[in-house]
Amino acid sequence: MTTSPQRPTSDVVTSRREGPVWVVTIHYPPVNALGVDVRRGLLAAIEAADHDAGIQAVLLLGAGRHFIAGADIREFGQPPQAPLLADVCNRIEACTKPVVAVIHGSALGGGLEVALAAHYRLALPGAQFALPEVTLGLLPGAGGTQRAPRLTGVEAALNLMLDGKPIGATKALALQLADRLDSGVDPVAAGLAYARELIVSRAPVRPTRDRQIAATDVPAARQALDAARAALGRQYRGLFSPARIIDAVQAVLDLPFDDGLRLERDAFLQCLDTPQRQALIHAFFAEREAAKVPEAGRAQPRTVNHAGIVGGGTMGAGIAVAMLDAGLPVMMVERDAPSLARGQANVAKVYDSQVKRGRLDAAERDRRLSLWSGATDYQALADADLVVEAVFEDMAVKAAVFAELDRVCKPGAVLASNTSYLDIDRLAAQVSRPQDVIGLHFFSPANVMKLLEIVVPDQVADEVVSTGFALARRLKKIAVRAGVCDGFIGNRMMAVYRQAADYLLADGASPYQIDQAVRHFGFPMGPYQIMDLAGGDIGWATRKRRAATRDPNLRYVPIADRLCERGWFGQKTGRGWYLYPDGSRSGQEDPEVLAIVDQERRKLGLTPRLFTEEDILRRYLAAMINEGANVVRQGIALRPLDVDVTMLYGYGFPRYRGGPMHYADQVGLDVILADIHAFAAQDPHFWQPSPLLVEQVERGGSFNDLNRPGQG
Ligand code: T1G
Ligand code: NAD
Repeated sequence: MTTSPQRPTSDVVTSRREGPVWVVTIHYPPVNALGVDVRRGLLAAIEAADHDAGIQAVLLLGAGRHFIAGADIREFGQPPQAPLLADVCNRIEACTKPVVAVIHGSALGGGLEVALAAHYRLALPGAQFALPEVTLGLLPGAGGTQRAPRLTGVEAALNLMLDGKPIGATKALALQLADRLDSGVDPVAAGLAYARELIVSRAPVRPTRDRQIAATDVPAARQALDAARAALGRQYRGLFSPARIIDAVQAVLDLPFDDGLRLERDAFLQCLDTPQRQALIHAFFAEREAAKVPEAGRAQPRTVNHAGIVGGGTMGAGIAVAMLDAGLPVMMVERDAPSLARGQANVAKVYDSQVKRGRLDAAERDRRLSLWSGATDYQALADADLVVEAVFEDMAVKAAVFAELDRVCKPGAVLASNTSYLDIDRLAAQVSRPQDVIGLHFFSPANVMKLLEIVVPDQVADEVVSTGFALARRLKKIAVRAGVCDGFIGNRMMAVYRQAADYLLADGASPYQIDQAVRHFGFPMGPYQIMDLAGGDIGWATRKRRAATRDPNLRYVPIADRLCERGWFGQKTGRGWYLYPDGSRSGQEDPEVLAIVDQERRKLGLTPRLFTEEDILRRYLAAMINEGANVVRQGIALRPLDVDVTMLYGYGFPRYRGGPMHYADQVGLDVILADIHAFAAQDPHFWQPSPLLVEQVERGGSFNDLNRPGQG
């Protein structure tokens, strides 16, 4: 058997002979993305195989954890460099020797398209298959829209492309995306065994392009296309690429393969040229950059094998579930036995409903619940590596809890607070080990919401911050570093754009009009719907707490107070800004609320004026963006991208707009600043342009300039 040394066909793709098999491996860490050098290397490798008579089969492999995670996303928006990936795929498909793609780890987007262009696909345990381009505002642009349906059928291919979610090896086999599952862990060995089998059996090349959708399957395929089109407005509201995906897949039924490829290419270029693609790619990289914080670069995280939670209410229970889901044992401490029982029930309730909805099997529920334990004695937290306090939002109550934690917790334990607004520096000052105190601000429901604000007080140790980020990764949360101020990044900004909404309300817009405008922009809910969901009493308590220190120059709109004084706290009381008859979750407009609004306007001597949807959005977003700039300017957020990630993952900002700071760059900072100046003519106290915004406009810069490393 002849084994020749590896011959680099580029410095990121190597090829070597194993007897009659040409082993082609991509070495382009971290995820073997199909950058231009990889594309050139693959092309050269296939050419070499076709020109070597001794080669009877070709293996395609990825070194490291992944097969290929797709096109190199960083290249999008840059001038295209030859060869295009579609051409590389066509060349692989045209190879005269059987080409086998050996899939371990991820085969995503262009990576799966390379595999689809191969003649055979071997999957190893843990292999993940996906066409996630829609999550980047794109569609599969290297033949995926034409080849995938030819293997899986139209409906399955549509689902893969429209939801973009990965499927495992077993499902891939069932869908004929894979031809063979191998239980081994060594892709090379598994690949060689399969290739040799193909050679011995004289297996032919099998260009996917030659496969047709069976005539008997066409009616169902057309139905699936129609159903997907009908769902566009509902499921993919605001998105550009889903409709293009459907058009491209339809071509499989109506056009010859190469015409279908051309249609796909045109559609891909249209998607590439949309602000959505920029925004979604910004979001992709922003959430990864947000985890790159100075402290994590300077210190390793502490080990966390046992966690503690103080308080088993809404947040304590949700945080417990997030930890149990990640396999982290939890000791919950409550103030008394009935409260502890309530805490335990809150946790069990989440799992019971998941089992009921078939999202979890009973055995797994029981396994997770077995990691939960509870006590009313703080001594039970003596062995905890990290404790999260989630008791009432009251400084005195929290300070007492931290004093207890300081007394019982072992040296080196991380002491965290889930407070929404309170001063973590003051809490840290209450204990003998302020370097171990940090804010871990989860969002409700804590087992669902992905955002985790990691609030960094003055005296905290780097390794404690690093521990917070490591915990976030373990809980599959998106973490953002925030400085200490009233409301940190998210709640602080929310208070300001809510204020802008209240001014619109006082000046003439209805709460329903405002909510609709915000929904049309892409948020799942408007501010008044959110107040009803969270409970008006929480905001009321905050307003009362702030009353003594409120800036007398700022307008105050007491309409929300009028509703709270009536006990109209929202969904939990059956009415708030909306009516929720019979416990329904979708609110109905309430004429009594409009009457109260009118009454308060009259008391304030205000004559209502008309606001268009655009008027409403310009004020709402300008307030959000301006406060975002203040948060960056004051170092509460490291970079504008941290503001974007916070708003995307915690406050429903539409992902296809990239976040408020990215959106501001797209609209133009000068436009936002001009709006603020215009609004300041009526209310100079509220509308004070952020110095950061003014500076960036003066220097002709963007917020994105400040996202670059070393700028934050
Ligand atoms: N291009 C460039 N960089 C990428 C990348 C990609 N495709 N995927 C990941 N990275 C970087 C990422 O920014 C990070 O960098 C590092 O790799 C590790 O990633 C023509 C149009 C593969 C499941 O959408 O889903 O193909 O922060 O932190 O949690 O039809 O990355 O270290 O500097 O996420 O282990 C389609 C995107 C492209 C897959 C690994 N592909 N990637 O997750 O690590 S469009 C995707 C992922 C396309 C064709 C089309 C995940 C992952 P840094 P990570 P991870
Ligand atoms: P909650 O009222 O639902 O639960 C608080 C729990 O703390 C109660 O079960 C109570 O028995 C317990 N508790 C009170 N004092 C205690 C003590 N000394 N020792 C042990 N347990 C004690 O409140 P919540 O909504 O879960 O909020 C908890 C914290 O999380 C607050 O700081 C809040 O601001 C913050 N937060 C809330 C939300 C939200 O949407 N609810 C979101 C993020 C953060």
